[in-house]
Amino acid sequence: MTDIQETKQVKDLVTLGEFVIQKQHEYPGATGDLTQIFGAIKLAAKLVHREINKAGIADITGYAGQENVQGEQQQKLDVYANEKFKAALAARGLVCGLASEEEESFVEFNQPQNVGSKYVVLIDPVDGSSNIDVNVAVGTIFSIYRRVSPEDGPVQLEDFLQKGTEQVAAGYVIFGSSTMLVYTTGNGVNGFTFDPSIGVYYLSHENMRIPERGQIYSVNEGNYVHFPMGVKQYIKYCQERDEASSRPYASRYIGSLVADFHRNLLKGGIFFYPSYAGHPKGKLRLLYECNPIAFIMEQAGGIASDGHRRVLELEPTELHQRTPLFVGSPNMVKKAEDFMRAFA
Ligand code: AHM
Ligand code: MG
Repeated sequence: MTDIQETKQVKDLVTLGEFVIQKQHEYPGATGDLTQIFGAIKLAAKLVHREINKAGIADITGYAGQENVQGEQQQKLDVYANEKFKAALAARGLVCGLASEEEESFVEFNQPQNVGSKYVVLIDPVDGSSNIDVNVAVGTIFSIYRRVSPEDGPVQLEDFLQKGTEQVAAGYVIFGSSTMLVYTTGNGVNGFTFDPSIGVYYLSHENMRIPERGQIYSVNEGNYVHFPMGVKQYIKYCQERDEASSRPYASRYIGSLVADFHRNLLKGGIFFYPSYAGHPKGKLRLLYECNPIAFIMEQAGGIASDGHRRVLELEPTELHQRTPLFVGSPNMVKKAEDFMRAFA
């Protein structure tokens, strides 16, 4: 390839930073705040990328020896990622507090630069972290809200317990065969692939749309016996033969929400983590897993439901609240809801 050809290609590339600034101009009254918050997320994600890619050669895998608030073993990378995202966001001075899967209560940022800040961030720093030791993709999920308490006072629980419809932005980073950052500010979904050799995210997936009709279903079928009847019947429906609807569908389950979600977003499909015996709210957390995922999915033309209601309209009552989740292509989620209704 000649130098001239290379120059042209580089010229045509759009970086995440450039893209966020370009889009900022589309909003009247935009202040550039989100650009800075994304700057923090981008930076922390690069550090996590570096650590994940060292897993196995550095002493970063394995348990950190503590339990998180859900009583699960925290892994070293969970702890590392939580600290990096917290530090990067606190340093920017636009965020007044953070809630994380790894923190029992929300964390107030009260350094001088954070006083009067308008935003709160909710985050799952490393989702699916038990997959790291076996070289399977994991992800970071984040959600940004404008605070509702007075800006001159301390951040409050109510700032974090907002409905998903109030999200200003949401996104995820997938640490897979390549690292990608996918986000929405309520104006479509765009994806950026990280080039680790120069530390830059390039726009690679513009205006992502999920196929209207999917043919992949993703669920932990090992829990089948514990599922409610509507879920069991829907799984049977997915497995039935029917040429008109291209059934049976393919079953794909990685066990890493971001990875399962990302695949279905690109190819079409449904991911569901329903309630199961003894767990009426399922496993996944509303505020920092399901709401951001739901916002992205709706912005990509899909549906996110708890089986009966729109996830984004669920009323949050506690930070670590769980909810069943059915998310994906419209035809598939609607059909799953039909079964949930029929066997309620
Ligand atoms: P985590 O937040 O403790 O990592 O758990 C969430 C993960 C999701 O990524 C994934 O969809 C789910 O747990 C898998 O759970 P299971 O192993 O029960 O199928
Ligand atoms: Mg998680």
